Order: sequence, then C-alpha cells, then structure tokens
Amino acid sequence: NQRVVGIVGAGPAGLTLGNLLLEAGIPCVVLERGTREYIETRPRAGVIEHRAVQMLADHGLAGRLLQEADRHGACEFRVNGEAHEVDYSSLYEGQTHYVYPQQEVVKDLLSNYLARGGDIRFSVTDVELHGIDTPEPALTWTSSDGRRERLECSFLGGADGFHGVSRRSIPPGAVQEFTYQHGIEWLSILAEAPPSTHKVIYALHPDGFAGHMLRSSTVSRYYLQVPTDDTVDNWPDDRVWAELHKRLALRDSDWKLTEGRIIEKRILDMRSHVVEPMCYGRLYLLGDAAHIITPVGAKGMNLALHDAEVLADALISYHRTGDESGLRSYSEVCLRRVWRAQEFSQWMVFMIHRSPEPFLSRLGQARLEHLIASGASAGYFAQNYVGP
Ligand code: RFL
Repeated sequence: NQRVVGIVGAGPAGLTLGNLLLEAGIPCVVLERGTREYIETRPRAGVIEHRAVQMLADHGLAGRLLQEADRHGACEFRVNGEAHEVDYSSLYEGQTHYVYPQQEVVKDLLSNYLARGGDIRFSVTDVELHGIDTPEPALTWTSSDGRRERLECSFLGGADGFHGVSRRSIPPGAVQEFTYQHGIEWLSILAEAPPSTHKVIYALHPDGFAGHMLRSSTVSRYYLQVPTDDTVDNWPDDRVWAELHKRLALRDSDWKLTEGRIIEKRILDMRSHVVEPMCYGRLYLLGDAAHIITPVGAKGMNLALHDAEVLADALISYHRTGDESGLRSYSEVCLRRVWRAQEFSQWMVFMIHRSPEPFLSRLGQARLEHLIASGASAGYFAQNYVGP
C-alpha cells in the first residue's frame, strides 16, 4: 500500500494543504472530528489578506470568493465619538482586504477537494498519531460507524486547531511553547444585522473598546471589551445593544447602529501561543495547532493559509525530487511571519484598549494619536494590517 500524507483537521489549514497536494498528484487523507455541516457553518474569521486570496486564486480555489467578497481598503478609529479614517490601501500599494466569511472559505475548499477526488472522513473520534519520529508514521481513529481504522502515512499534517490532538502528541520538552495572556477579554457577538458601516470600526470609549466588523450584507460581527472573568450570562441581548450603541456613538452625526437577531455570543480571552519549531519528526503543525493570535489585526486564518502553502510546496518538492530543504526550512519560514503578526497584533492590542495602569493607558493613546497624525506610523499600520 502506498503511504499517503495524513492530515488531521478540515479547517482552512488542513483543507488548503489537501487541495494543493491533490493538485500536485500527491495522495492524502483528511480526518475531521466534526460533520460536514459543522465545518461549513462554523462562523469565525472574515477578513482575508490579498496575498492569501492570490495564493488561493493561483490554485483555482478562489472562484466564488473573487465574485462575492467585498474589498476593503479603509478602516475607522472612533475615539470618544470622533471618527478618524485610515485609508490603508492608498498607504500600501493599493492593496485591499477581502471580506468573506471563514465558513464560505471552508465550503469552497471542501467542494474543490472533493471535486479533485479528495478523501475525507468526517465525524472521526479518538484520533491517535503513531511513529511521528520515524519515517513510517501512522494515524488511527474510530470511524463514524464505530470501527477502529489505521492509515499508513508518509508525513502528518497537524491542522486540528489549538485544542487538537496533534500538538499534544509531541513528547513533552521536544518543542518550546510561548504563551502570553494579554489580560483582556472581549465579548464577541454575531448578529443577523446588515452592516451599519462600510468599513471596520475600532471604537475607543472610556468604558472600553468596541468593534464593528464586516461579514456579509446580512450578518455583522461586533466586539465589546468586558472585564476579565466576565461571562456570557452577564450579557443579555438588550445590554449588548445598549453598550454597542453607547461605545460606537458618533458625536454630532445622525449615524445609527442597526440591530438584528443575535446568533452567537462568546467570551474571547486575548491570548497568544506559538510552538517552536512547528514540526517534530514527520509531523508538521499548521494553523492554530501551531500558533494562535488575538483576533485584533485579523491574522489567524491568514497565517493558517500561509502555513499550508509553505508546507505543500515543501512536500511537493520532496515527492518530486527528494529535496528536503523545504521541509527543513518550513518552521523557520512560517515562524518569521507568525512572529511578525504577533508583534503587530500586540501593537494594536496596546493601542485600542485602555490599560487599568494609567501610564500605559496614556502610551496607548499616544500610539493611536501618532497613527492618526503621522504618515510613517500609518504606513507601518497599513503594511502590516493589509498583509506584508
Ligand atoms: P480550525 O479552523 O480550528 O480547524 C481545525 C479543524 O480541526 C478539527 N479537529 C479535529 N479533527 C480530528 N481530530 C481531532 N482531535 C480534532 N480536533 C479538532 C476541528 O473540528 C476543525 O474543523 O484551525 P485552522 O485550519 O488552523 O484555521 C485557523 C482559523 O480558524 C483561525 O485562526 C481564525 O478563525 C482566527 N480568526 C480570524 N483570522 C483571520 O485571519 N481573520 C479574521 O478576521 C479572524 N477573526 C478569528 C476571528 C477567530 C475567532 N475566534 C472564534 C477565535 C474572529 C473570531 C471570533
């Protein structure tokens, strides 16, 4: 039996890797804990960098995205009721973001994967990784009909998110893990409400940060900074809307926030986590399995797509010519971008939240004022925000 690349997790990282491998004629199998419906309806990210879209387009994976996504090149910082627009596209080579919900990205990736003859097993449980530090790794799992199955692999792609089994299969101490708690919590809200804005709004209010993000013409995402250790139960819908109206209010203007049915509310703990190196033996971690980042700056899915591209290139070179250099540099190439994104996200976290420490609060305010007033600072923001 021919060994295949075993991929754990059918999120953006795992499905992109699967598509690129199939395109190059390299067989693979994807194992996914959830059902097809689960992965196709799981709302998370919505902002995609132009480079990620280009990569998807280069591999025939961006057809619907290019037709349906909105392009965005400006955002707004709303400070104490006053609007300051930053036209980041004009500051960075005319590049824009694409607004397209993550579940639509996953839907497109899955339909392409299946159209390319891809093998995916849904609703698997008890996935185990074997022999990851040998040339003959394997995966075992229990299939949806209760049978224990085994797959002999050439390489393993661990794309099963932060809580997945792949990273935990690496022996303790074999990789270094960096974790940072930013000490900030957001209530993340998804509502069936048309956007009340044409651009993302980051609002700074004495009571805390509020964000209005874009998803589609009928659904919007909002964020509210809440006290650490707060719970969703403290936030009935009426309170959510009252707080959003207050923190997003625009002075001397008839701007209004349109309400809608709230379909998701969850607490997000701002934290970062990076694994170094992103591989062990024949196991290569990608996406959230290798690193998580705060949603500030909208980088998580973009990093996942980049990892998949780099890993696919490395595996394709290895399969075609036996060249291992791409596999050897995989972690270093990905981590360079990961740390750059972490630095940018940390820069933004500091700028848009008011610290309980008054001195730090003033520094954050100074950073934002510099961004609004200075071309150089806005240039840094633009380049990192839209994607370096
Ligand atoms: P995913 O998407 O978590 O997919 C992992 C898949 O693995 C499956 N799985 C398993 N399968 C088999 N066996 C197991 N033991 C398994 N354990 C897990 C899961 O069911 C799932 O299908 O990881 P991936 O592919 O690495 O993708 C990462 C992105 O999902 C994530 O970084 C982004 O959603 C982060 N993020 C954002 N990123 C952006 O680039 N732009 C944004 O605007 C943005 N907004 C966000 C976000 C994340 C958010 N949340 C919920 C944390 C907004 C929010 C609110």
